[in-house]
Parts: sequence; structure tokens; C-alpha cells
Amino acid sequence: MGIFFSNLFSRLLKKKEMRLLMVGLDAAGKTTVLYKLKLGEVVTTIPTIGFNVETVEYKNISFTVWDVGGQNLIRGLWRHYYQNTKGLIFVVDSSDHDRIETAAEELNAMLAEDEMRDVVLLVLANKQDLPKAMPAHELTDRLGLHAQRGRQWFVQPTCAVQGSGLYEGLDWLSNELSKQP
Ligand SMILES: Nc1nc2c(ncn2[C@@H]2O[C@H](COP(=O)(O)OP(=O)(O)OP(=O)(O)O)[C@@H](O)[C@H]2O)c(=O)[nH]1
Ligand SMILES: [Mg+2]
Repeated sequence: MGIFFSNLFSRLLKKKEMRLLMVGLDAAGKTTVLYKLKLGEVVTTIPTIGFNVETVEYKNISFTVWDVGGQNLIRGLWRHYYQNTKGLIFVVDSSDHDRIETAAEELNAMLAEDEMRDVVLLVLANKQDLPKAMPAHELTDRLGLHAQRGRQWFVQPTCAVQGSGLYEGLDWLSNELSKQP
């Protein structure tokens, strides 16, 4: 898979620095995705407030991963990360029926932020290997994506532990971003 990623990323990187923000509820699979991509050293920082921020720098791509959910008090801090973010990757545990509403609320709250107005959205419908995983079309409904008018979005089924679907998702994202001025 490495060769695919290097081709993809050289395309993603052709020009300027690109910031991708990856978020999702805890245990959605964000860290697994990050390691599976094998982009470089994953650096974890635990700010005093008590949540993890992981970053990977790969050439001119900066991947920042942030857990969301139960963090209402510190949501204001996300703004630092929104700035110059071109692509948002939202990772969802497709088998977590109990928390899909919460995931939808968090996602929609983020997308409603001014800084996120023009951001391209890639949803990773993760854990598709689990028996109760909701399919992409159901997640699309539950996340309210059809209400995202004027935004480019895409739901990619993935299994992060196996690495399946990750390349396809990022390929879509890189194509969309390369269309932007
Ligand atoms: N079955 C299955 N398990 C997965 C998949 N992706 C991740 N997991 C597992 O889900 C658990 C949580 O994954 P993480 O990558 O730690 O999730 P995270 O989003 O980084 O979670 P936090 O850091 O706690 O916010 C781990 O046990 C992973 O091995 C998947 O596609 N299928
Ligand atoms: Mg994590």
C-alpha cells in the first residue's frame, strides 16, 4: 500500500501546504487510521486539559487528529486547528448505533463553524468488518449529510485495522482539493 500512498501524497502536495483535520468520537479508529497510513512519526501531545492531539507532518501535509465528544467546554480551542484547514476527515464507528446521534451532533456543530464553511468533508465509515456496521447510505442519513448543500462530501466505507478503503477515501479527498483554486 505504501507506493499508492506516496503517489497519492505527491499529488496532494503538489503545491502548497495542506492541513487535514481528522476528528471523530473516541474509539472511532482515528489513531488506527493514522498509523495505518504510515506517513511518518506520530506525535501525541496531551495538553493540560486532558485530551490527545496527534500530529503527523509529511512533506507539506500536516495531519492533525483530535478527539471530539464530551469536549464542549473546550470546543473554542479547535479554532486554532480550523484555520487553513482544507479537508476534514470525520471518522465514525459504523457499528456504534448508540452514539451515532452524538457523532452527528458533533459533526454538524463543527461544520456550522464559520472557518469550516469551505472545507471538503470525507467521512470514513469505519469498522465495516463488524457485523452490525451501518452501511454508507444509512450513515449518510444519520449524519444528516444531505443537508450539507454547497459542500463537497463523500462517505467511504473503511476497515482501518486492515487498511481497506483508506486509500480510496484519501484519493477522493485529494481529487476534490486539487480542483480548488
Ligand atoms: N473491528 C474493527 N476495529 C477497529 C477498526 N478501526 C479501529 N478499531 C479498533 O477500535 C479501537 C479504537 O481505535 P483507535 O484508533 O484507538 O480509536 P481513536 O479514534 O483513536 O480513539 P481515541 O484515541 O480514544 O479517541 C481499537 O481497539 C482499534 O483496534 C476497524 O476498522 N474494525
Ligand atoms: Mg486515538
